[in-house]
Amino acid sequence: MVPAILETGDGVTAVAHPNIALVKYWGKRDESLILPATGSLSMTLNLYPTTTTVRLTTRAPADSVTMNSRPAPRQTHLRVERFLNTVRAFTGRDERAVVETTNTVPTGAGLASSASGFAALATAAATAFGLELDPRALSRLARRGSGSACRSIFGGLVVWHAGTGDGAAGDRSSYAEPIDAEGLDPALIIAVVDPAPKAMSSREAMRRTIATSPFYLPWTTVNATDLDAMRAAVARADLDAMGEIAERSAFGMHATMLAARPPIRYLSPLSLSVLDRVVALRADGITAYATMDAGPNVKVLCARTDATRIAAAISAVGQHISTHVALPGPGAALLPGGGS
Ligand code: 2P0
Repeated sequence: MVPAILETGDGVTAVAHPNIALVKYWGKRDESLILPATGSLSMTLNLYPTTTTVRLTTRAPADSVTMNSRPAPRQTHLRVERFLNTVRAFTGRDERAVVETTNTVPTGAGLASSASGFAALATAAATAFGLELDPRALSRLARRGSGSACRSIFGGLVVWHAGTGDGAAGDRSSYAEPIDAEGLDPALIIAVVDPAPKAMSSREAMRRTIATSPFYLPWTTVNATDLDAMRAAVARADLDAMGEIAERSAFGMHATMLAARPPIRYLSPLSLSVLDRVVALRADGITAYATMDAGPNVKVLCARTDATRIAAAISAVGQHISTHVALPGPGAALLPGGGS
């Protein structure tokens, strides 16, 4: 009997980690190319890797996608298929792909698994389809799957240049690159306050914010100066300045959403309690600054040496809060033995 799917070779496996933005990306200037309205800056984490294997097949009529050994939800399947169509268009090849991905992000941790997911997929798929890309080009490819994924191609602190285009007239200006973090020893405490899945996807929330929030345009201007200020703070290894900028970038982003019509509110009462605790820690002279993404969970930037005691102080805010200490993690990489 002929198997329904016959793969070519063993497939290619890549691993990537999520990242948390310290200067936020919120909104696109071009939806199809995923060109952001603003630049952003993030830290790749050493926690929660996504491992993805891509096998090519000429026998299957369609791509197949499994996540943690189960068929991917329809929306995820469609996004992966769209991304693979982009790769096929680049290469002129038409094999279908069997994609198997394993996420280790705890359910509802509020960590953009699309960042680690599409960084790992881009890395594995590029090799499987024979695309030879340098890391910058790979970040541009990952961006086509999910904006924030371009930052997870690199480890440590990473800037994503907003750029002006991709492809047309050789414009390749929207890409990520790592930045020097000498003298810094940062940690991010991930405070999980609510394991429920978020009510609205980032993509949808960005759309509504751009379309309806009177605060959105001013925020894009502020974001540009925040990014410059953040890069200067990183260059002089000034963790307090970095924290101040990260906090205002996150609060500003949430303010644009709160002013959307109807409003988008991701933060919960418990998120606010954690934010209060961060303010109290600072009043005690401890360097701790909060950032929040498209969900209720809070991340706290601090010095690595303070991370354990700050995590304990945040866990003590409520019995349902769990904390995880993340340090700067590595960029996306192929696992040895990968190659179709
Ligand atoms: C960020 N977020 O900079 C911001 C802050 C969430 C809040 O990037 O539509 O999954 O795939 O480009 O990258 C999450 O949005 O959105 C995100 P798409 P993505 O990390």
